[in-house]
Amino acid sequence: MSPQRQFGRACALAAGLLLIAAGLGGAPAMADPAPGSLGALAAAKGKFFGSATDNPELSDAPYVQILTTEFGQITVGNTMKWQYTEPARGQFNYSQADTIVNLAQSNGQLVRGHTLVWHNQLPSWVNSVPNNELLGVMRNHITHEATHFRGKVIHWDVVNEAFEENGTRRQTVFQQKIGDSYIAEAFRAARAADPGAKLYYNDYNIEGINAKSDAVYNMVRSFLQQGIPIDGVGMQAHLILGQVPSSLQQNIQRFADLGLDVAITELDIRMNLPRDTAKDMQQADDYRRVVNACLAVTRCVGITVWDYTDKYSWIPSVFPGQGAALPYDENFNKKPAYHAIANALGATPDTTPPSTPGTPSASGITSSTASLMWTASTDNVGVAGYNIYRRQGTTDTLLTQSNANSTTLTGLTPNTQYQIVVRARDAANNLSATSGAVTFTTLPSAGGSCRVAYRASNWGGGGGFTAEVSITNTGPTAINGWSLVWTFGNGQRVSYMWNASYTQPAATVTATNASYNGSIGANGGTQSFGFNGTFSGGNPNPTAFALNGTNCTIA
Ligand code: 9MR
Repeated sequence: MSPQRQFGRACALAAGLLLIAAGLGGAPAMADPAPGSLGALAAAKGKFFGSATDNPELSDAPYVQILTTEFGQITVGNTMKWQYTEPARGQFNYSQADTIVNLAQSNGQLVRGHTLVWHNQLPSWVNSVPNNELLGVMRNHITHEATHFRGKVIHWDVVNEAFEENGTRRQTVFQQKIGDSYIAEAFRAARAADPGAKLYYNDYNIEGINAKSDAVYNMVRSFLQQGIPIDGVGMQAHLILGQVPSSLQQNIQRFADLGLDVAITELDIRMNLPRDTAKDMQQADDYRRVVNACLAVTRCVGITVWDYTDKYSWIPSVFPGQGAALPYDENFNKKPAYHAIANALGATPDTTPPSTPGTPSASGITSSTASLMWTASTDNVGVAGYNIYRRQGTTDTLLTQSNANSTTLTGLTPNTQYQIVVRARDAANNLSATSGAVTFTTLPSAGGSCRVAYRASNWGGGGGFTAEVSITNTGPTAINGWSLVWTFGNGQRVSYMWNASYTQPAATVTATNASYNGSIGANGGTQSFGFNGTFSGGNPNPTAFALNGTNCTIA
């Protein structure tokens, strides 16, 4: 064994002893994440903050850099599961899981073992084991795997997801062939193989008080009464935006009051895509609630996110149209959720705004577009982007946002004077002071080879509307592929569009043809599309439309 591995082993053992002494079952005694990281902040509160990971991701160097410095704990996301560790009866393989465990140990990170007995990711041979042999097969699997990782994992999710939503037992092969007792037998086998690991029952939708968490509660209480070895309950916490259960803290507390530890084991908070600022803020608040609930209960020993970046989240493949569930985006930028977690864990909030951006310069002015550039801002943490506003009198209206210190404005009205100012923002949403203003005037309309008819009707209840838009090509040349740009004057938002796709970063909307209606014949050809939108107050029609950068007349 290399000195490095010996050291890691000694750390894990020492951690185990300290944990037993402290009765916390998961405090990161030897974990050494970077100062100020989520792992370090949590450790200062006597908890761990960790991430799941998976083998394919380990070839992504920027990913590994954050994984190994930001988190005090790692969960092996897949490769400790039965499918990987005993793919054929009696043939064991830990090579992939070992890779992750070694990485964690060499970075001083704790490891949660996940999972010994689960109906999913179970190799098919297990289903055909004769009834009277399955208990032996299950015990053998647990014994072999828990022995292999003895001293290297702080926790085992011994049994995963054994209950239905209504609190009845899930009819897995183990339940059907062994009966109710299989869970207790699994815990006994795990304790015998690794007496130092804390043994957890792990499940989803048991974060709040409900029929399923009641069933788990009754089971673990009876285990304690009967002396069946169990140390903790893992609440997976695959949550939905805005739906953190209000009883979360109370529920954690009731398990703690039984004398059990609780871990939040697979936290993510998914939203309907695309992300926007309001959803990000809600998500930050949701993450804050989860962290605060765990902090409020001494026996809540730590929190693990189910991977840390949207790049590697399981959500979009299982819930189409949903995602953005994790504290880092797919480019490893920290999202508001990250800062909410850090602040809840006691980080000093960033209240320093970026420096004031330079006055923009305008170039490439047409009848409907203009390119802007300005000197970049600096920030103590990092500039997250810029807000670009139109100034009219004393009012600055947000036109668009840009990640870089330049942007191209589209959908401008011909022959119109614009005053533009810029503010920088950081990830904590601190806004800089406002830059100086640039003033320019768009060119007169090219004369127009298009005509737009825009018909909006508001719904009875108010707040929502449907719009039908038709574009006529009044010029002598057929159009192949089009984008129509307009700017809403009163904060209206498109919520759903048909016969075109759209982007709407701020007030300006760009609608682009669908695959089947990109051609508009010369001399009067027409295409149309429609959308539903929302408004508050009034719903004035846009006053200008630009087709492929050229202003149209309005019918
Ligand atoms: O993240 C895991 C994903 O890569 C697998 O395809 C999936 C297979 O079921 O399992 C995912 O992890 C699950 C975890 O093991 C148990 N709780 C639910 C997790 C998300 O499905």
